[in-house]
Amino acid sequence: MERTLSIIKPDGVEKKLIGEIIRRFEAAGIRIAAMKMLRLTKAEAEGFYAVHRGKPFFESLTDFMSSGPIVVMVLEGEDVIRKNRELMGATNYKEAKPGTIRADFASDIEKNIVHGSDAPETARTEIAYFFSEMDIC
Ligand code: RTP
Ligand code: MG
Repeated sequence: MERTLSIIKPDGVEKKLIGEIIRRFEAAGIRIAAMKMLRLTKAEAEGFYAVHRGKPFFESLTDFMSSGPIVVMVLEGEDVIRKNRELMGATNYKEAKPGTIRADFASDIEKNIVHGSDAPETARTEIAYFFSEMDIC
């Protein structure tokens, strides 16, 4: 059984997509193992996206990610890292397959509704950024 971190970004919360996104996860057979809503400080957003430090979009991305409440979740299931990224669609919504979350709801390469860990090691680090083992059911 694999775990991954999912985030409904500030634009997803603003667009009232929390229920729709969770519905898609559950319909795909993915289990929600932990969940909370919070608002990141700028420094916390920079810490979470530390791998992107120095990239041209880093300032704007961390401003955006600290601009409003987000929903963070631990998803659990077989092959869930890949399955979640498939449900999300490509980073750039214009390249995302029809029926994916980003194709259906995003209208900006940065404000793209959701985040999902990209590999087992990053999933572990990202889950630990928000949750202790005791928070995960
Ligand atoms: P994420 O980490 O949020 O799940 O998205 P991802 O793997 O599909 O994309 P990644 O390359 O890790 O980039 C992280 C987030 O940065 C924003 N971004 N903006 N303006 C740009 O060219 C650009 N490129 C990336 C997006 O919000 C992306 O999800
Ligand atoms: Mg990424």
